[in-house]
Amino acid sequence: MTQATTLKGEARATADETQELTDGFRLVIDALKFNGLTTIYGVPGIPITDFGRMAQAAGIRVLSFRHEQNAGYAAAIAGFLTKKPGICLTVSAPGFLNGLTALAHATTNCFPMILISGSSEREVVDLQQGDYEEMDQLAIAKPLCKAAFRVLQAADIGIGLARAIRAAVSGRPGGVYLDLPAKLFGQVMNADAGRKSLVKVIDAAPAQIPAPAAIERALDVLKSAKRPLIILGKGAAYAQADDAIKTLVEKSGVPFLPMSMAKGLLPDTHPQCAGAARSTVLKDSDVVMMIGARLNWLLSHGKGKTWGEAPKKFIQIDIEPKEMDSNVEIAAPVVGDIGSCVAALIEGMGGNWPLAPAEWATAVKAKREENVAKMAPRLMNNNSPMDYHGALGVLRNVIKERPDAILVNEGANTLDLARGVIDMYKPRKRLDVGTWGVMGIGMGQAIAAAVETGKPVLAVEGDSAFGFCGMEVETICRYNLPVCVVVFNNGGIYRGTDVNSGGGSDPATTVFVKGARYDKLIEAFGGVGVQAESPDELKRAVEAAMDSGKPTLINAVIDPAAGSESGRIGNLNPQSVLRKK
Ligand SMILES: Cc1ncc(C[n+]2csc(CCOP(=O)(O)OP(=O)(O)O)c2C)c(N)n1
Ligand SMILES: [Mg+2]
Repeated sequence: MTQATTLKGEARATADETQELTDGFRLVIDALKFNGLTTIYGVPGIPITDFGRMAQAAGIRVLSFRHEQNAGYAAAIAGFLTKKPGICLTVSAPGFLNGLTALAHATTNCFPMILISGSSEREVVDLQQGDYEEMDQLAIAKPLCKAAFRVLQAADIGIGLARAIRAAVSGRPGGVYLDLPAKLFGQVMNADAGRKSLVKVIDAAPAQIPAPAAIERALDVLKSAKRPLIILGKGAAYAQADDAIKTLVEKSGVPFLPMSMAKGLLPDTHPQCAGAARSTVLKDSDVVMMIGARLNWLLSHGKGKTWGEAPKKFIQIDIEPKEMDSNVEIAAPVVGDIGSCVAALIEGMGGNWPLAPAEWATAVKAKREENVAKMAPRLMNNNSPMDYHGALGVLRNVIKERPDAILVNEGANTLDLARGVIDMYKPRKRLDVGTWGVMGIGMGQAIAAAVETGKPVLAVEGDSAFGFCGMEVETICRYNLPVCVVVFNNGGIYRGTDVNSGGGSDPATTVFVKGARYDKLIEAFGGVGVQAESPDELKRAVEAAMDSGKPTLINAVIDPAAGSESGRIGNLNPQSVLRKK
């Protein structure tokens, strides 16, 4: 036996050994794919750069953003649209922190999302020895999400991801944090043992069947109503129980009020839709059935002036028992998943359920028609510069003609007025600021909506709102996504007319550069930029964009004096009694 032969033998043994090994990088990728999670939204850097490359090579779609917050909002809304956790991937400390707002937003809005973040070395971080991007990320994430996990050993990657997935989607969905220290990625283990360590999450969001007594109680309360109302929340949209919800609404004959992201669950043009008679139905109803909607600030906590004088009984359908009695007494709590609860209600109604009293249904319809007729002429004006109604009248028709398109919407006036004006026709087609009214969700949502659904996206953005996420137009161009962004440019936050009452040369706190050309921004990246000064120009530009699918940004010039402070929620501003007017 010569020395050379021995060496060759050794080399072969090493190669065999390598083939039998796997590592943290591969195990995370394998675990994601094993559970059908094939899209990642993130920003690369130490320690996850190679992970992103390898994930892409392994067939996962990895979308790189310009800022983690936008990647996080994309992941959050991907969760809402798909009922699978959206994955956001960030680097340690600063990248992680940039992703946290979106994680908290996902939790607040009940969107399933997993923020996977690389982190620095435990041994150094825990002794506070000044590691590269040192931060105790797990501790910081905990209060902002449903669950937070850290994986220290490659053999635990499978179970770690399984726990994260189940926590994100089961029960009331929400954000989950998964901490992966840098060292984990390089850890090696036997490939076969690695394969066996993967866990497929079976029945990740098990049905939660409501108690028969709860269903009976709810139907008794509903039957007793003279002026019933159904409120559909975004939980109802998330549930994807669209047919059952339609059946319940139509079989009961009860007017329904969709919350913002539940618009389109049934078309806004449905004869029972009370969207345009909101204040009337909230005031005058006597029994209110909430389906996946919460009695938070958006519904004035279920009490006070908005809800009128007459006593009210609430029926609430929610998967989270703690939601019941959050603000007022719930006469008939129905706890379970929305699909199961609505199906049980329909079954309990039997074959000859009486329709809601005709007098009430007719009164609601009349009020709604009156309000729609009042608004109609305002939507047809061709003023230049545009006011909100003239511009929104155009966009309303764009969506009417393209009901499959997804509408993303943020801003103050731009949000509140668009919500009222633009009718939706299909479920989960309207995405917006959600429970917090957070600015900056627009581009992340637009990107995820295009990626997850393949449908064209129309993003209607206040100029301030757009500023929080505008750099992602490069991302939209880079991935050539069918997104048309319309910036409602009124030169400021709420309005562009404020003056600095101190008299100095600084502009007022709510105004931006006059005559800004947001359309130029997208041209820098090869997209289509258009300046639109009248509803006619806006119509032509939006239609061209929606039909071509080319990344487009339209600078819609809005009268700086057209808006009102904080849109529809100006009443929430605290007032100073001392402030000079
Ligand atoms: C993250 C975040 N920061 C700040 C705010 C406060 N805020 C509410 S609406 C708004 C911008 C409204 O202006 P714009 O988007 O231009 O809409 P407009 O009313 O002018 O149409 C701001 C900054 C917020 N909601 N979220
Ligand atoms: Mg503005």
